[in-house]
Amino acid sequence: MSVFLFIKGPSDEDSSDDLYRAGEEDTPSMQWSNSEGDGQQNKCTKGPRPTVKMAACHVNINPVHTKTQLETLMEDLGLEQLYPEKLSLSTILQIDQKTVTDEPAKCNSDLPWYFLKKLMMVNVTARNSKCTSACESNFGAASGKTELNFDNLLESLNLGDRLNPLDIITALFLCSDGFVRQEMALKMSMCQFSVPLLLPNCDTKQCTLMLWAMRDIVKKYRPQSLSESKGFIEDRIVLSELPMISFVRLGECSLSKSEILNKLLSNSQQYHDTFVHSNMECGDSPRRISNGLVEITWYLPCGNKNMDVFSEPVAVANLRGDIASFETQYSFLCQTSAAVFVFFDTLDSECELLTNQQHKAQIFLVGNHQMNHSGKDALIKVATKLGLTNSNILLKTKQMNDADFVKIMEKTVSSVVEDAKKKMGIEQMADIAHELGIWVDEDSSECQAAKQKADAITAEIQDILEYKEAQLPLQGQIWKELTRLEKEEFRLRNVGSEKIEDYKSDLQMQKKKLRQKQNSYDISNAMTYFINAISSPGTERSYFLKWMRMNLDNVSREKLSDLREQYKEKCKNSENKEEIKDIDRQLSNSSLGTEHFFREMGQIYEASLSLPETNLSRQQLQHLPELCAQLLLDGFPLELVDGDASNIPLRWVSDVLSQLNDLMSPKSKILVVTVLGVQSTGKSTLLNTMFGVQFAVSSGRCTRGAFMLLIKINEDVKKELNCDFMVIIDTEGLKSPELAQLDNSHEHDNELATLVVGLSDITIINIAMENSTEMKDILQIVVHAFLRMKELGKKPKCQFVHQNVSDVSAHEKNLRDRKLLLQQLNEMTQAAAKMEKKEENNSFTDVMEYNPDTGNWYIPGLWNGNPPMAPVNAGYSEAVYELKKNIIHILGSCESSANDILEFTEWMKSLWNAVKHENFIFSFRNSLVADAYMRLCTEFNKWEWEFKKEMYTWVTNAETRIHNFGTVAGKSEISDMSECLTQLKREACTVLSKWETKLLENLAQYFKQTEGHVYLVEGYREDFASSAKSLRREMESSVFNQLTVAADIRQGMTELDRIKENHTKQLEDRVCALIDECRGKKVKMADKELDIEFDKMWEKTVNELSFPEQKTINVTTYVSHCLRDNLSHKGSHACQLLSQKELKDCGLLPFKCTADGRFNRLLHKVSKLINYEDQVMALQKLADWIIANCTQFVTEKMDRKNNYHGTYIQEILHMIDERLQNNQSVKIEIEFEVSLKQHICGIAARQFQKMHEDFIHANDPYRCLNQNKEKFRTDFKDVFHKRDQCQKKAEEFTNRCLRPAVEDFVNRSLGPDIIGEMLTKQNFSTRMFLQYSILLELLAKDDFQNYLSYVSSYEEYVKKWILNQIVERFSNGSTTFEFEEKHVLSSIKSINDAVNKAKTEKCGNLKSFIKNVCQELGDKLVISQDALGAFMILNNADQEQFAHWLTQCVKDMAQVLRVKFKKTNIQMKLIKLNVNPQNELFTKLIGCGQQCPFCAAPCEAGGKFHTQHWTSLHRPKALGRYRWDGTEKLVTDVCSSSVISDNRFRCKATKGEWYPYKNYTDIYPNWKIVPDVSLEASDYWKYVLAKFNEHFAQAFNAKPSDIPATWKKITCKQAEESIKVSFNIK
Ligand SMILES: Nc1nc2c(ncn2[C@@H]2O[C@H](COP(=O)(O)OP(=O)(O)O)[C@@H](O)[C@H]2O)c(=O)[nH]1
Ligand SMILES: [Mg+2]
Ligand SMILES: [Zn+2]
Ligand SMILES: [Zn+2]
Repeated sequence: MSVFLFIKGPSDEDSSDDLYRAGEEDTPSMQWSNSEGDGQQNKCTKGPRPTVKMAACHVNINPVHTKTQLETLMEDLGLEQLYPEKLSLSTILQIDQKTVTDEPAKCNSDLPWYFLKKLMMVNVTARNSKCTSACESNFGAASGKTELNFDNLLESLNLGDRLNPLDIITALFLCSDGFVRQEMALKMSMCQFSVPLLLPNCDTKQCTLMLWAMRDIVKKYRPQSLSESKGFIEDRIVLSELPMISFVRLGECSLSKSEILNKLLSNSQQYHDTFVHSNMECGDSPRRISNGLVEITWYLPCGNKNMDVFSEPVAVANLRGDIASFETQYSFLCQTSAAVFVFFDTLDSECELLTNQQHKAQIFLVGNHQMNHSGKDALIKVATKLGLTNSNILLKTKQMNDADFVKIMEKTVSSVVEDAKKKMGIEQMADIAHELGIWVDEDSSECQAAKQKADAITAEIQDILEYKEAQLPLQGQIWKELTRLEKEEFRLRNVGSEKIEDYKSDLQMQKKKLRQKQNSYDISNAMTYFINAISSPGTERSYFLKWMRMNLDNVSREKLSDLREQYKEKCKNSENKEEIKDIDRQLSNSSLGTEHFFREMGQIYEASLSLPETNLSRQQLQHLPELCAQLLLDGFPLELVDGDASNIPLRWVSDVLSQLNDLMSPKSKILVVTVLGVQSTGKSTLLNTMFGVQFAVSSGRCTRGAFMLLIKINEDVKKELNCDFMVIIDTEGLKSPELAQLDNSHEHDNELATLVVGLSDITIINIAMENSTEMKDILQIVVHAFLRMKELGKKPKCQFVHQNVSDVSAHEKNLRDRKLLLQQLNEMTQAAAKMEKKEENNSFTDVMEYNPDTGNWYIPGLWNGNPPMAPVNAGYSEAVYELKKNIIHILGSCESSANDILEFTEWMKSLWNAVKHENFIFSFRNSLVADAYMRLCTEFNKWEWEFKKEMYTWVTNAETRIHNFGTVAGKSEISDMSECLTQLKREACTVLSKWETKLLENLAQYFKQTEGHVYLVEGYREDFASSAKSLRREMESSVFNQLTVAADIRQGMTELDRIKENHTKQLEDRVCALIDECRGKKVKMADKELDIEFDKMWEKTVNELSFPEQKTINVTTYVSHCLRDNLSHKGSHACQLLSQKELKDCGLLPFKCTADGRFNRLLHKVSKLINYEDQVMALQKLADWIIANCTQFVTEKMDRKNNYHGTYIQEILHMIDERLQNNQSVKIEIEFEVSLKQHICGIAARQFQKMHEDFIHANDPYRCLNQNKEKFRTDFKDVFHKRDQCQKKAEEFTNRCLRPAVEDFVNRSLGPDIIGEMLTKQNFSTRMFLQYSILLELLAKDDFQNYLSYVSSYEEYVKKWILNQIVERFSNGSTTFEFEEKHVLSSIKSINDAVNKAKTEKCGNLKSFIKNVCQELGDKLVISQDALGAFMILNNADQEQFAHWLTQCVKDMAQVLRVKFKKTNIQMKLIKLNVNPQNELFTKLIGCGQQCPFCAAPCEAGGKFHTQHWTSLHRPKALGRYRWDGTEKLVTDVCSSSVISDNRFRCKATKGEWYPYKNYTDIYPNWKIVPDVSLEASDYWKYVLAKFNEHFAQAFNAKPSDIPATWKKITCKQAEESIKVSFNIK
């Protein structure tokens, strides 16, 4: 009877080979049944569990379906949904709740995830997972101190439902797809865990060779033979032909095979659990599905005799379970191994299993000492049958301990390894597997198809360099040359004496040629295959890329290790510089990875974009970005920066990203994590450990650049993190010693660092070598990048990671180091600040938020021991995990919102464009910043307008009160006007302060938002705050001014009013007397006679009344006094000049700047670029403009038909001063200033004089009285005839008093309404938009005269334009009518309210009734005192009746007004408005009024008080009348290019000296002239100039400019597009 009888089928086997060791026999062996399994399961209640239990209960009574062993286990683990092979990488890599919390596994279904999470972070403790609830909680209860309960104690020690780690691993492998398996195998091998070689399936009894799963494992080792040379072998382990030693068990065995193996493989200092064994946590739990599993591991020497267990590499396989049950596996091992060690306790001499094999392998029998006699016999029999010698039999005797036994094993294995003839790679085992009916995981059709495709490509590769030149030609020299041109276009380093624009144009042509050259290549075979292959469906594509990656690695590995050797050799002698450089180049040339194929794809795509849109091949390539986007979503990296060329194919990358955006759900947010640090310091390893990803780790190639990949954020943490994806960017090649020799390496490093820091939300700075110079260089670069970001308003966070620091006290001990680091960082910040001319940054913490205590991480070394046999250090993994949690935490607590993909793209573009310039900060332009700025401006403009509107209303009311002051309508208790004024001013201050505070609060609130990237414009906050303050100041002075003027004028009228009132009174008395007299005559008088009597009376009375003569003041005298005052501080010369001419003689002739004026003398000297005539012309322009402004002011005042007020001339002088000061184009001589002021004041004085006289005339009491004569007459007659006056008086009151008042009210209110309405139009939202709209219109009109007037009289043009906009907007009348109607209705309501209120007062007297009404209206309407006075006489109307009629009349009045409003066109209306919309809009939009000192493009900065002026669009200087000195040709240079060139300029501000454009900020510190980042921004003006070259020349009296060739090709559409881009209009 053999042992076999006892062996049950694998499905219900109850023993594990490690179980039956001495002393452990009583471990409960278990019969697995469903009910038991499920019963235990209940501890973790999750969703459907109870139902399962119910079903299980039924099983006992009425079995319906018996679950298989595998099914139950999968259910226990909660994996049933994922079986088979449904687990994909994207699932295990996503970031979810489990990623960030440290919850221990609570139930069995947590275990697989727990294992995976740890494994992905290469944590060697991954296999030690068990759930806590099962044992520990029970244990805790049992250890209760109160009682002793033995049953309880035993119960709690029942570890029955714990799962064997091997079962979990097997289950996971069964559930995983090929890619997860690969990942798991890779990470397991890094942990020095054994990896599955043959994966069993206990249901189907089918096992699978894990060839694919192991494909990714690459091992490095140094066999004996290389220990001298210090060389090493680096190989893909499945391809390495190594001897394999297998260990199997026959029957039961009391030796723990796995533990012995572990001891065998561990070196003397350090024991490591390569294989799971029974003395491990849960290792003794019975295996439910993992019997039949064959695991493999490798022993690889490090080349040190004293340390190496075996001096040659060897593979070690271990079969779980009894070979009797797993014959297939056993056969496989026998055929693939060099030796098989069979462990047994008892042998059956008939055992055919051992003898039957067609052994190719040596057999070793390993037995235990407890062997009885028959056992020994059997052993001898078998040994003889097998032809074994003594050395093939190992017995552990009683005297031997484990160590002794392991030594013997070691010797035996060593000797096998040393003369092993049979060496086999795992790849070769596939054939044997097939023969034995074992599946190979690579058998799937997708994998095979992909392999063929990949092989087809890589088989062609002979010489890498040649291959690249032939198959990937677009990215080589051409792309490098393109890059050079692109950068030169920005940097203009070699412009020399050439004209800039010609030079640029030439560069563009060269670029075009290179693109043509790229297009001239047919797509190579390799690329056709490649594109084809990645177009295949999902899984196959993933297989393909993996195959490609591995194949290419294999190809370049050989070549490179050779070169590396040479390199090391040459480096020993520093004199070999040239040779080293050469090797460097070869290294770079010899590297070939999938990224090169993608790079080529990018180039093919970019080149195709230069073909016409209709081109067939262009269309055929349109889908490439989408393909790549899909790959990104699948977790493949995308190359952002091509490190070889140090450039980003911007179109390609941004198109890929935009496709990605389309593929994601809309508005998906991303957070970006980046790593920076010296080459080969474990950055990629860190990221891979942290996120489970697969960035190339010291791939043996020397790559550089930046790669990004996406990690999905699971729903459960999306809210917390506020993002949907995490983008991880790995950088390569920074400060790489190999690359340092190549040109511009430092520059390239800087560029790369700036880009990635700029893109990231968190930057990890990896430091592995304290204080080394490389480290310092990196820090310098990084600090620089951070400084730049700070200046842009972007605040990435950073964490310093110090690698290879393992002491527990590291954090404490390194306090000093951290201080030192900070000190260094500070120094570097200062240096960087100096370079960027931002010296205000003194310390690192100025640049960014950094706390030395929380911003530093110490990570122990990666390997625990000596590679290659060292597992990853658990400390490493744990420390990285802490860092990961911290990073996720920091990202979650970001107060600003994350970017979406498109915003990310935008950042990338603008960062890179700025990087291409030499002066980064200065060249940075970003549409997100522009957007944020635009939004801030729009918002601020809104607040500003609210404020102003409120103030307009307030002033209108205040003026009304002043106008009504002291009249019947006056309400105020104060009788003194000045007191009233003071009170009003006080009120004004309160309102103003309230609004100022509100504005500032709004601003503060605005910056508190987390959305909309407001932090980007934080730098402008102060500007807006001071704009708000200055707005208040301005409003205050304007309000005070208006109040004073109104009060003064009103005051001036009181005397007149008194006289008029007196006269009216007298006349009324006379008329009454006359009526009495006439009535007394008792004769019926005809109207004619009444007329005669009236006339007589009138004449007589008027003659008797005294009319004191109204004195007019002499405005001219007053004005000249003011002028003298104004100029008094300008010195005696000014006064002298002033007295040379009398004011009354000034301003009679047009103002003319002449060449002979003293103030032009200086100009002769400064006439290099700036033509002298132009100077005169500029001066003339300035004068004309100021004159126009002032005359407009005068005209507006005249239109009001009010009295003159002294402030008017003050305002004019102020206007002149302001404009003269703001002027930058010409120097102002005192002669010019005096004569200009005299000219303007002369005109103003005359006009104001007339205005004053007109006013006096209009208010002359005599005249006014006579005006009312006819009214007196009719009233006289009416009263005489006792006619009922009610209706008539009501009409009269309405028409003479109310209607004008209402009209006036409407006129006062309509202005703000119109402005408000206009401001809702986008054109008026910001200055940028205004510019854009105007330029767009110009383009559409396509008329030279328009361009000319825009360029030469900008403000005038804008004013006209605004007027046109208003007229256009309101010409159909309906909107204005709405506004008017609103005010009319509100007035009527006020009137009716007043009437009703007055009615209740019941004073009986109509006069007091009217008084009451007027008083009630006094806050709103200004009722003419003249009209009211005339109306009030001779009233016999009944109050009730009157009121009745009045209501009626008011209704009619509304109708009349409506008709009138309808009839008046908008132009007419505008003239009458108190608040002039045109002016208001103009001042709003013209802002600070500054223009570019070089090209006169208007400043667009928001608010009025900004510290820096800038404009989005500069123009060729020709448009500013610049011409070349000798040739008279107009200059094509654009200032935005000049400022980066080495050219020089001179002008008034440089005192005629030459000055480099680059340093223009010394001269114009307030101007920020940003280089043309897109290179197309000025297309608009280039187009215009190219088109109207001749015209402009003629107009400017110059020769046409030489238009660069490329300018002529700009189309109207491109011009339009360019302003869209410039002004950031979407
Ligand atoms: N001894 C040691 N080696 C490490 C450590 N981290 C990474 N390595 C190894 O250093 C090599 C370069 O790592 P890699 O991540 O590619 O560096 P990168 O160039 O900075 O991305 C790899 O072979 C890593 O296994 C570490 O902490 N200690
Ligand atoms: Mg790397
Ligand atoms: Zn300019
Ligand atoms: Zn400005």
